Amino acid sequence: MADFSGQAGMRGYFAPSRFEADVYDCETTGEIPKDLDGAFYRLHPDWLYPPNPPDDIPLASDGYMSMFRFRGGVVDYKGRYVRTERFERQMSARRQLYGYYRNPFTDDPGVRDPEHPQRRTTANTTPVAHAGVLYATKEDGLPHRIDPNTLETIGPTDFGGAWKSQAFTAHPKIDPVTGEMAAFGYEASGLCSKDVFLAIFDRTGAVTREWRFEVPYTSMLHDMALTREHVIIPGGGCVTSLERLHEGKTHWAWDSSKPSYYGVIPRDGEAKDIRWFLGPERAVVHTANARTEGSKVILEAPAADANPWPWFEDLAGGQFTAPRNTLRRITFDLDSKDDRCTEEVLFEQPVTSFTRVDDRRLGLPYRYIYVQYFDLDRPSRAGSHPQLRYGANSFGRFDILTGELKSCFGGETHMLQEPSFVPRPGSSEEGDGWLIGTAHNPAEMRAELMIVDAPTMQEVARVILPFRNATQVHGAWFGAGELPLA
Ligand code: V55
Ligand code: FE
Repeated sequence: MADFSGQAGMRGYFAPSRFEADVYDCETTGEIPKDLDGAFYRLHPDWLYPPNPPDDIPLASDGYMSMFRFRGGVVDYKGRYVRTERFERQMSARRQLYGYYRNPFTDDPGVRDPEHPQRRTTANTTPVAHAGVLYATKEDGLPHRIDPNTLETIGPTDFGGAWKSQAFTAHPKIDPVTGEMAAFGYEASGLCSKDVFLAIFDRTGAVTREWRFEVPYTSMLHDMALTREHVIIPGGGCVTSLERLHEGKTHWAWDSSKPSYYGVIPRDGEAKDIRWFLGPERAVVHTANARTEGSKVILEAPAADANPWPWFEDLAGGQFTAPRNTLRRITFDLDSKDDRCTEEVLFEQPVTSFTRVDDRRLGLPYRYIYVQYFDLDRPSRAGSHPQLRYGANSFGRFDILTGELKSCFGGETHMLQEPSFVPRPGSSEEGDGWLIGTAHNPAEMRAELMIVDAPTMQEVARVILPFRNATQVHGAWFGAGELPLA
């Protein structure tokens, strides 16, 4: 039985969807570009059963994949839950069986298995495609293979035994020059362990290099960055311990006394060649892009000055307030003797932690960073909605060469989600293509998908769903050449 009446936050637009859907030939406005041939996949958390304990956090909820399939100027929609082991077991039991976020000790005795925390993943974070295979990922478990046409869950994979970690990041990176994929898993050998497993897959999906190493202290390692010569893994701020989990708490707390850290790993080196650079209290949850220039490794990323997680208790106490979060350039000098990195604020405009680039420039010199942010000069009724206050009303394109911000406003009652960059077929110039991203419209109780011409940042079309849709974590566009699309 599903009883959500105790969940004050899950009302109206934010009630879980709990249905699967197909919409043939979606309603659209404007002109859907005819040469768009591919699919925009999204992963969103959507509780099948209410959380238990009731204050468990949204990051823990069931994964749901949706897809907007574009071809010839029309769009079809499909949405399906990811059939994880956890999802199937709850469905059979008709109730919530799993406890706090990443704390298996709080699970129902019938499913409790702290030695194999990957069995409780919800695969709710990022759609990933490599070597023609689509995955639903989450950093606490193995990737789940998904049929790119039916969204049927095929199941978790350890890549035929080649993946030597319990978990796999939700943010692997693909080298646009070689087609290789770099990915890591942390807490790789068990709950709270300091072990990280890092591997590079060739363009066919075979593991060609692997590393095993320890982080300075166990922390959330959410994203990574890739240059032609280095892998960068940022971490820090979040802390955990087996004692904490035995006490029945959620996985992370925030410790403002801890330094941020960044592992810089030479792609052609060994684990002993890793350099750990330290910085002040920071949260670098996502990265924008990075490059290696001689003896300098340069990372551009949104960075928060303090705890960005409203759900994770601050060990220093006090009420949560959203910290400043801006785009920064963080530089690692490989010639330096000390292990400090330097940081410069690139743009003062506060942004959300979601940034994207034209992935054809990943790891290379580049110019544009795409963001979602709240433009305070635009009329916005969404901002006064308590659950939309930290949302965004605009997509933006920062030009890191000129400092210019070009923006596209999503509407007075809309809350925008992470934009993805879609290259124009046949083009190679950076930024030639579209931005595509969802806009939630609580005023009409429906989700909309915006398609924006990236060079001009002018909206060209919208896809309108006849229902609301959960707040996504990440979205990704894969062209018809990247996945076997029907
Ligand atoms: C993030 C999201 C997660 C998670 C850890 O956006 C970090 C960051 C949706 O799940 O488990
Ligand atoms: Fe993420």
